[in-house]
This record gives sequence, C-alpha cells and structure tokens, in this order.
Amino acid sequence: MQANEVWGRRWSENALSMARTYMEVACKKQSLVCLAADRSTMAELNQLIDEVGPFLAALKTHVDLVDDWTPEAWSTFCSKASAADLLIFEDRKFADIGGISRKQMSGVYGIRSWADLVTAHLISGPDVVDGLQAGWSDVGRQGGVLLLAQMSSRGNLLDPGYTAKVVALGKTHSGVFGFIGNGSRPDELELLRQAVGDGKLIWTPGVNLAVGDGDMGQRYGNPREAVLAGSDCIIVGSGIHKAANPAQQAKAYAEASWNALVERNE
Ligand code: S5P
Repeated sequence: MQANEVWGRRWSENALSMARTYMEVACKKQSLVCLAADRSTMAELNQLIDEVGPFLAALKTHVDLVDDWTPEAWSTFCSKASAADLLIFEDRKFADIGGISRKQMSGVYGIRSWADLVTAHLISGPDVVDGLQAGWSDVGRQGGVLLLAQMSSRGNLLDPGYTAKVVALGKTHSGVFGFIGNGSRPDELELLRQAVGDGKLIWTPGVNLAVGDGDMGQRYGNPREAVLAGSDCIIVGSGIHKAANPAQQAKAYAEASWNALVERNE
C-alpha cells in the first residue's frame, strides 16, 4: 500500500519532508514502533539494534545515559540506524533559553551532527525551537523538534491549559515535527489529536503490551488503543529492550501498531 493511502490526511496535510520520510519508512516496515534504546553500554545498544532493527520505524536515544560513550562508537551505532532506515531521535528534553539550547546541540555529544529529531519542553518559551533549529543550521543539517505536549509519568505538571498553549504554538511552527502525547491515556490522547489536527504527528511513550504500569511512576496503555486514539508512532522501551526475546517482542509491537493504523482507516 502507498504511504498516502495508509496515512490519508496525515500525509496530505503535512508539509514536512522528514514527517513523510517517517511515514514512508513505517509503511515499508509495516511498523509504527520507535524503540527507546535505553541501555547503558555501547555493546548492549549495538546488540539491540542488530536484533530489532527490521521491526522499527525510528530510533530514540538518551545519549547521556551511556556509560562507555565515545564519538567513534556512537558513529558506528548511528550508521547501523541509518542502514536500517531509521530517523534518529535524541530525547534530550531541551528546555533552556534559545541561545543555550543552540549551544547544547553541540558540546561533547554533538547532537546536531547525528540527531534528526530532538524533544523539547516549551516551558522557557518559543525561542527554544529556534535555538535548536539554529543548532542544526550551524552544521548544514535539518532536523525537527518534538514538543512535549503531554507526559506519561504520574503527577506531571503538563495540565490541559499548558498542553493547549504548546499545541497552539507548535501547530504553525515549521521547525516543529510534532508532539509527544501520553500513550497511557487514550482519552487524553484523543483530545490532543483534536487540538493538533492532521498537520503534525503525535508520538506516544507510555505503551506496553503487558498489563500494568512501570517503575517509578511510569504509566502504560495498550499500543492499539493509543494508535486508534490518534498516535502516529508508539515509543516502546522496556517492553522491547528488557524482553527475554527482544526481536519477538519488537515484531509483536510492530504488528499491533500497524494493524491499528489499518483499523483506524476503516
Ligand atoms: O512522557 C514521556 C515522554 C518520554 S519521551 N514519558 C516517557 O516515558 N518518555 C520516554 O519514553 C522515556 O524517556 C523513555 O525513554 C521512554 C519510555 O520507556 P519505557 O521503558 O517506559 O517504555
């Protein structure tokens, strides 16, 4: 099936080429899974991507939790992601003033040179997005910002009024790739989708095929329900990387998410 048929208005109303790249890869792999690759060593990360790469549509990293990080090892890891057609999404949750966010795209980790997407909180105001975009421009690259409009963790302070302000700004900003929504609460997600419309993507953490919540206040919902409620990408961490058989689980998440997208269109 062609990407424009599968994604419908999400395709026709989205002007960003990177969003279309994601939608095409998702179609090719029949997966809406972004792996949250939250492992602490380069060897574990490489092993994970080798095992589950074929079932993924994107890769999310937390570069600052890797114990034995080196630029060379990271570059090899990023090459594996590119070979598997994956956009690389550094979940840095930037939140500072624009000029500092721009500098933080550089530094030891050089995020601007390898990340296609980054997350940001809008708490400091809209200049954080422009700062991050300037960071990519500084090295002649393009990227997109995912703004945290909701969170999956219990007791978070992103209330509906704040969410509405984030959406109002992000909807019309060309540097904004989309929004992070709460995958654990389909009713909240539906409201977010109504506010966002079809012009931007919504990616959702807080999803798991197992019943029950996670450690330290993480809340989980079902991937199918998240996609039916309007999610365009399920972000899955421990459901895959802590599984006894990560490839089998990644395949299960891919199937659940893809089938839900097909069902959404019916
Ligand atoms: O609200 C959020 C936003 C994010 S980006 N809640 C989250 O859990 N995340 C991220 O998604 C979090 O940093 C982690 O990398 C991933 C969820 O991992 P899991 O193991 O709970 O699936």
